[in-house]
Amino acid sequence: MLSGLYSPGEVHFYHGLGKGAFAARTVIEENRNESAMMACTNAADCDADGDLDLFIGDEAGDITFFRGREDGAYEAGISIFTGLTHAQPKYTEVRDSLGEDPVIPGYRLRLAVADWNRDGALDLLIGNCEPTEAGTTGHVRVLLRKQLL
Ligand SMILES: [Ca+2]
Ligand SMILES: [Ca+2]
Repeated sequence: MLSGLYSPGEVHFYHGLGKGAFAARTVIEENRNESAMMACTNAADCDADGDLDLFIGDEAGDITFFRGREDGAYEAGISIFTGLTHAQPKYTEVRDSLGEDPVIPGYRLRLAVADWNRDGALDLLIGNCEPTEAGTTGHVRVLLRKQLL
Protein backbone atom coordinates (compact mmCIF):
# COMPACT_ATOMS: atom_id res chain seq x y z
CA MET A 1 0.00 0.00 0.00
CA LEU A 2 1.23 3.50 -0.85
CA SER A 3 0.34 6.53 1.22
CA GLY A 4 0.98 10.17 0.32
CA LEU A 5 0.93 12.53 3.29
CA TYR A 6 -0.64 15.99 3.28
CA SER A 7 2.33 17.62 4.93
CA PRO A 8 5.32 17.33 4.80
CA GLY A 9 4.56 15.44 1.60
CA GLU A 10 6.30 12.20 2.42
CA VAL A 11 5.39 9.01 0.58
CA HIS A 12 5.25 5.77 2.55
CA PHE A 13 5.12 2.16 1.37
CA TYR A 14 3.63 -0.64 3.49
CA HIS A 15 4.49 -4.14 2.27
CA GLY A 16 1.47 -6.43 2.50
CA LEU A 17 2.01 -9.59 4.57
CA GLY A 18 -1.37 -11.15 3.82
CA LYS A 19 -4.48 -11.51 5.95
CA GLY A 20 -4.71 -7.71 6.33
CA ALA A 21 -1.29 -7.33 7.96
CA PHE A 22 1.45 -4.95 6.81
CA ALA A 23 5.17 -4.68 7.51
CA ALA A 24 6.60 -1.50 9.02
CA ARG A 25 6.53 1.42 6.61
CA THR A 26 9.31 2.29 4.23
CA VAL A 27 9.71 5.98 3.45
CA ILE A 28 9.99 6.26 -0.33
CA GLU A 29 10.14 10.02 -0.53
CA GLU A 30 11.17 11.77 2.65
CA ASN A 31 10.18 15.32 3.53
CA ARG A 32 9.94 16.83 0.05
CA ASN A 33 9.01 20.06 1.74
CA GLU A 34 5.91 21.92 0.59
CA SER A 35 6.25 21.07 -3.12
CA ALA A 36 5.06 17.54 -2.44
CA MET A 37 2.38 18.53 0.04
CA MET A 38 -0.66 16.36 -0.62
CA ALA A 39 1.43 13.93 -2.67
CA CYS A 40 -0.53 11.72 -5.06
CA THR A 41 1.09 8.37 -5.69
CA ASN A 42 0.62 5.71 -8.36
CA ALA A 43 2.56 2.49 -8.79
CA ALA A 44 2.96 0.58 -12.03
CA ASP A 45 5.70 -1.37 -13.78
CA CYS A 46 6.31 1.21 -16.51
CA ASP A 47 9.47 -0.35 -17.97
CA ALA A 48 8.16 -3.94 -17.80
CA ASP A 49 11.14 -5.22 -15.78
CA GLY A 50 8.97 -6.82 -13.10
CA ASP A 51 9.60 -4.12 -10.47
CA LEU A 52 7.00 -1.52 -9.52
CA ASP A 53 7.87 2.05 -10.38
CA LEU A 54 6.28 5.15 -8.84
CA PHE A 55 4.81 8.37 -10.13
CA ILE A 56 4.17 11.13 -7.61
CA GLY A 57 2.09 14.16 -8.51
CA ASP A 58 2.63 17.17 -6.27
CA GLU A 59 1.17 20.47 -5.17
CA ALA A 60 3.58 22.46 -7.35
CA GLY A 61 2.30 20.76 -10.54
CA ASP A 62 5.21 18.42 -11.19
CA ILE A 63 5.32 14.63 -11.60
CA THR A 64 8.31 12.76 -10.19
CA PHE A 65 9.18 9.27 -11.47
CA PHE A 66 10.97 6.73 -9.25
CA ARG A 67 12.29 3.64 -11.01
CA GLY A 68 11.89 0.55 -8.83
CA ARG A 69 14.88 -1.70 -8.33
CA GLU A 70 15.02 -5.46 -7.99
CA ASP A 71 15.93 -5.14 -4.27
CA GLY A 72 12.70 -3.24 -3.60
CA ALA A 73 14.38 0.17 -3.24
CA TYR A 74 13.87 3.09 -5.61
CA GLU A 75 16.29 5.16 -7.66
CA ALA A 76 16.36 8.93 -7.11
CA GLY A 77 13.22 10.60 -8.39
CA ILE A 78 13.31 12.74 -11.52
CA SER A 79 10.77 15.17 -12.89
CA ILE A 80 9.13 13.80 -16.05
CA PHE A 81 8.81 17.39 -17.30
CA THR A 82 12.30 18.78 -16.59
CA GLY A 83 14.48 15.71 -15.95
CA LEU A 84 15.70 17.36 -12.75
CA THR A 85 16.13 15.48 -9.49
CA HIS A 86 14.39 17.04 -6.55
CA ALA A 87 16.17 16.73 -3.22
CA GLN A 88 13.81 18.32 -0.72
CA PRO A 89 12.79 21.19 -3.00
CA LYS A 90 10.66 24.11 -1.99
CA TYR A 91 7.37 24.76 -3.76
CA THR A 92 8.70 27.88 -5.48
CA GLU A 93 11.82 26.03 -6.69
CA VAL A 94 9.71 23.37 -8.38
CA ARG A 95 7.36 25.99 -9.88
CA ASP A 96 10.36 27.91 -11.21
CA SER A 97 11.89 24.75 -12.70
CA LEU A 98 8.66 24.10 -14.65
CA GLY A 99 9.00 27.53 -16.31
CA GLU A 100 6.42 30.16 -17.22
CA ASP A 101 4.84 27.98 -19.91
CA PRO A 102 4.80 24.50 -18.32
CA VAL A 103 3.64 21.38 -20.14
CA ILE A 104 0.72 21.16 -17.71
CA PRO A 105 -0.28 24.64 -16.42
CA GLY A 106 -1.69 24.79 -12.93
CA TYR A 107 -1.02 23.16 -9.61
CA ARG A 108 -2.22 20.40 -7.20
CA LEU A 109 -1.54 17.68 -9.74
CA ARG A 110 -3.28 14.33 -9.34
CA LEU A 111 -2.68 11.36 -11.58
CA ALA A 112 -3.52 7.81 -12.50
CA VAL A 113 -1.62 5.32 -14.64
CA ALA A 114 -3.41 3.28 -17.31
CA ASP A 115 -3.00 2.19 -20.92
CA TRP A 116 -5.48 4.78 -22.18
CA ASN A 117 -5.09 4.06 -25.93
CA ARG A 118 -4.49 0.31 -25.56
CA ASP A 119 -1.14 0.30 -27.35
CA GLY A 120 0.58 -1.70 -24.59
CA ALA A 121 2.39 1.32 -23.06
CA LEU A 122 1.15 2.87 -19.81
CA ASP A 123 -0.09 6.46 -20.09
CA LEU A 124 -0.78 9.16 -17.50
CA LEU A 125 -4.20 10.61 -16.71
CA ILE A 126 -3.80 13.95 -15.02
CA GLY A 127 -6.11 16.31 -13.17
CA ASN A 128 -5.14 19.64 -11.63
CA CYS A 129 -6.26 23.15 -10.68
CA GLU A 130 -5.51 26.46 -12.34
CA PRO A 131 -6.36 29.92 -11.03
CA THR A 132 -8.32 32.26 -13.32
CA GLU A 133 -9.75 35.74 -12.88
CA ALA A 134 -13.16 34.16 -12.31
CA GLY A 135 -11.88 31.71 -9.71
CA THR A 136 -10.25 28.31 -9.88
CA THR A 137 -10.83 25.94 -12.74
CA GLY A 138 -9.66 22.40 -13.28
CA HIS A 139 -8.16 20.43 -16.14
CA VAL A 140 -8.07 16.77 -17.07
CA ARG A 141 -5.42 15.65 -19.51
CA VAL A 142 -4.04 12.40 -20.90
CA LEU A 143 -0.32 12.09 -21.63
CA LEU A 144 0.18 9.25 -24.10
CA ARG A 145 3.50 7.53 -23.73
CA LYS A 146 5.76 7.60 -26.78
CA GLN A 147 8.85 5.79 -25.55
CA LEU A 148 10.19 3.84 -22.58
CA LEU A 149 11.31 5.93 -19.63
CA1 LIG B 1 9.73 -1.32 -13.38
CA1 LIG C 1 -0.82 3.60 -24.04
